[in-house]
Amino acid sequence: MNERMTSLGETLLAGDVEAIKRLTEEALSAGTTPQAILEKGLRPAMESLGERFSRGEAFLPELLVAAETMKASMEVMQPAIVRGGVAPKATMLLGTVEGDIHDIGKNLVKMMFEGAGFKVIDLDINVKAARFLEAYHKERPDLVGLSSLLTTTIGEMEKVIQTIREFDPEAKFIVGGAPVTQAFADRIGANGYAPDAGKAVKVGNRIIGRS
Ligand code: B1M
Repeated sequence: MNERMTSLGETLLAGDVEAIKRLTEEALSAGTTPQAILEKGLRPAMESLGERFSRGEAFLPELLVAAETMKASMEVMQPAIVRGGVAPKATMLLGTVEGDIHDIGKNLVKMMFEGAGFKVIDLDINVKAARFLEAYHKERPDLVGLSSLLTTTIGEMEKVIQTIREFDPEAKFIVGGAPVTQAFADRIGANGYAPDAGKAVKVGNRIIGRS
């Protein structure tokens, strides 16, 4: 079991899509649950890569390749997940705020959270506050993630937070993007800020009280 988990992790980091599909199928056939594959195989590998990325020891292409490889494994597990093998532990609503079409960082954040077992509802780019509110109302997520890369659009984050908190004063937010800082996040009332996708999952887990 441990050996299988180690090779799943190593294959994720190697970015070998065909091998990860095969290993995932083998693990499922051997009775390993999708939960175990995610939590013991894929998630630790993705987290270690995220930490190396945060320290400047791993780079964007490696993160993207690992994320694609993880997606391939998750696609293989999808039928088992749908049958109830993995209940997502938390739901996150995510989007790039209105006026901003940058989505590479946001997509990385999404993949890191999915790797950590979150169900992520991605509203995509250029998302109006009203659209965030509509989706919040429908999905009742545990966490809302806002991304912005432009100094001209980070103000939109505060608008989204205020709009949703009028509906639910307890709503929880994580914000990020190159021009965002901890001081800015504190000023607009976000519950947390992460400088990169690697740290975002830790901050998100802390915000919602998950270890
Ligand atoms: Co744009 N762009 N861009 N751009 N672009 C920047 C951001 C810019 C800094 C370039 C520059 O001038 N040096 C500048 C912003 C200046 C400013 O506001 N201070 C800029 C500009 C000005 C513009 C346009 C206005 C250019 C124009 O048209 N005149 C225009 C804006 C369009 C719009 O949004 N309305 C524009 C357009 C574009 C492209 C479409 C060409 C393209 C985006 C393609 C895409 O995203 N699909 C693009 C790109 C690629 C960039 C740069 C070069 C790279 C951004 C990127 O993807 N980085 C960027 C310069 C730069 O950053 N060096 C630039 C890689 C990515 C992994 O990092 O997105 O920072 P990043 O995400 C990180 C963290 O920030 C964090 O984690 C991620 C991973 O570690 N993070 C979060 C992000 N979101 C998070 C959310 C979280 C937590 C962490 O919680 C929810």
